[in-house]
Amino acid sequence: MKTVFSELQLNHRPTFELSDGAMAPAVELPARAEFVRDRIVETGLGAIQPPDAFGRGPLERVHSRAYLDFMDGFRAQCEREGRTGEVFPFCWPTAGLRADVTPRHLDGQLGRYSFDAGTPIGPESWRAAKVSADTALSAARLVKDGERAAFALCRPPGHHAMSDRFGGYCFVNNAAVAAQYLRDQSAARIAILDVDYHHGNGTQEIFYERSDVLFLSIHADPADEYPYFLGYADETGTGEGAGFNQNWPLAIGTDWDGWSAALDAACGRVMTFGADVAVISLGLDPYEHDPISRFRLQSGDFTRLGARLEKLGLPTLFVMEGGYAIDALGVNCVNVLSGFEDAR
Ligand code: SP5
Ligand code: ZN
Repeated sequence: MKTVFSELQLNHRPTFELSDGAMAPAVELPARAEFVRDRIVETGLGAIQPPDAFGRGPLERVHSRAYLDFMDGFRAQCEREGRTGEVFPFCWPTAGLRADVTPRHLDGQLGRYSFDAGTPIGPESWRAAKVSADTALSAARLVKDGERAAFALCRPPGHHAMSDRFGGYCFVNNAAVAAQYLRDQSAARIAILDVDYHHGNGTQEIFYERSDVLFLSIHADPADEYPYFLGYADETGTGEGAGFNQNWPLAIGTDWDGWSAALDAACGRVMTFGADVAVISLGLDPYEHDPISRFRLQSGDFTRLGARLEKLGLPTLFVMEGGYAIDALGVNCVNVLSGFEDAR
């Protein structure tokens, strides 16, 4: 299986994040991608190639122009307002405040275009996020052109990014951008299966009213876990999209037995839907030793996950999302990919 990756993605280098009421060391670090890349080389999974530049067009299919304009201008605005280093939003237009205004001040704009205070953003972040999206698009193109599967080593991740808000360490929704690209290029029906520990709220929001993109997510119950305000079982889509969204919120502490039951159910839905392509939002944070997560998948379980996904028999795009047990990340990620390859 081919991998797409660029070292430009490493230039987003957060130092702190807001966690448990304090500034703590950031966990979404460049080393995450380096460990995965090194493990791909070590195991001989396949070639690693740099992404092509797709420009703004494919991003505009998923994100609002106003959001992209804000992010494109973020660095210059920071310089104008004398803001150096990382910035964090802290004030949002929630119920009772006006959602129909876009303030001029950076902090007001940050609140308008984000949904949490947990996502450090620095001067290099947006450039790295755009290259991460190019990585997803380039891997999608490999699948479109006939590869059975491809791996987009995306970082920063994407599945929390909404049509016009960043959050959850995510700026561009890489999986959504890639799915929409495949939809525009060739495929009539796309199934996105999100196995990250956290609900893929951004991907759900982007496709919630659509019947051509099925969104399925297995994650920690949002009553107990981030992102708290989306990812419940009663969210099944609306309008045209009614019946084309399904969530499996699982209890803290879920192990492979419970988790794989949801996986089997989700795979069943992919098949009855009649997907032409599967896009896997591949979070490795269901791992038992993940520092911010509380599921109990073991390294060997990720191999089983890959083998199960191969049984779908579909062209498959893997898009990396979260996973913060840095030492084990390469092994767990490549276990999924080689589990898929070895099942062929
Ligand atoms: C892509 C992805 O996996 N994003 C995850 C974003 C999670 N943000 C909330 C992190 C809160 C961390 N607090 C952990 C406390 C452990 N004591
Ligand atoms: Zn996650």
